[in-house]
Amino acid sequence: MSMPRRHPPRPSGARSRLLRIWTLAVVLWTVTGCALGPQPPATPTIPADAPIFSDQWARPAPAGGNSAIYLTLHNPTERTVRLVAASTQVAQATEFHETVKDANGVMRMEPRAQGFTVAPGATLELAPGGKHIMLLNLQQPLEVGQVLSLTVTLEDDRGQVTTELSVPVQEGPGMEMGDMEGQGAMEEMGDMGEMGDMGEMEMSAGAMPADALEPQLSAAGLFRVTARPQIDPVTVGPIHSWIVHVEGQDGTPVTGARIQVSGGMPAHDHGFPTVPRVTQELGNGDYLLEGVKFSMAGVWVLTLEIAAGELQDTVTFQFELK
Ligand SMILES: [Cu+2]
Repeated sequence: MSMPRRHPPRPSGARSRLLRIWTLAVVLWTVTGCALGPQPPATPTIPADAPIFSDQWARPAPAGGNSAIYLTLHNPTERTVRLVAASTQVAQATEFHETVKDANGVMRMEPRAQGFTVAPGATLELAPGGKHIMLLNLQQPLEVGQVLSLTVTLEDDRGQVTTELSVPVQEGPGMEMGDMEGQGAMEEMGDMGEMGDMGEMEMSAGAMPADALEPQLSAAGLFRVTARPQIDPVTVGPIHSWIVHVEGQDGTPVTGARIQVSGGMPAHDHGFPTVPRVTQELGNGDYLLEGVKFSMAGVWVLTLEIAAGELQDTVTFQFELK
């Protein structure tokens, strides 16, 4: 970024996170002013129609994990504005993502490499379960109460402007009901509400007995699936294997199945820190799932897309490492 950076006044307190960015017009005006001779004023007035960032916040997460930044961006100008870049020193990489639900009802994140567009007069919401700024491979833990610095670049048809946002780390407004499906999800929601306490907890404390997972019927009822982690208890940290057992409706072991694995933490908009895969069929309807790792305590989902012969169905395990 060769543009000079503008540093608007920092927000004065945690509650006054409203931050205005100078419009591109002012930047261009400043540059033009220089070219014409007269010195621009040291602190030009912020125009009334400048794009406005507000309510920015980041999820807490341990070092090595992922997090996400959410915010609101209002565009009162008469031009389309794009949020085209974001970066912070606390993460190895920063990406624009959007969480979407696919045809099977499975939540997944898709990259939005072009950034996000805000129409004239419109307001862009980056929020849990939707668009977000993903922080990958955190270089330090993000703890409630910290404030991190995010460099953001806006662009319209006249050019770009870059500024710094102060982003507090907090538990956030909580998940929306629509973010998760199923009755189990509703029960987990009650627990999520207690997450305000998590700032006090060791993030690495999460654990679950290996036999905590009930056998699940797949979405269309074609398969009955048992998932058994090969460490007990299951804890945050180690990469480990699971054995997945697949039966048909009549209890017959399903052999020769192809199983695709996905999942992550729906409330935190991130997937597994590893890429778990079914690597081996063990016989008798058993399959070896390798490379499972949990990067933090909380609610996780593991989704298996199972194809066997003509049959295809999806099963989701949801569980909490407390
Ligand atoms: Cu993401």
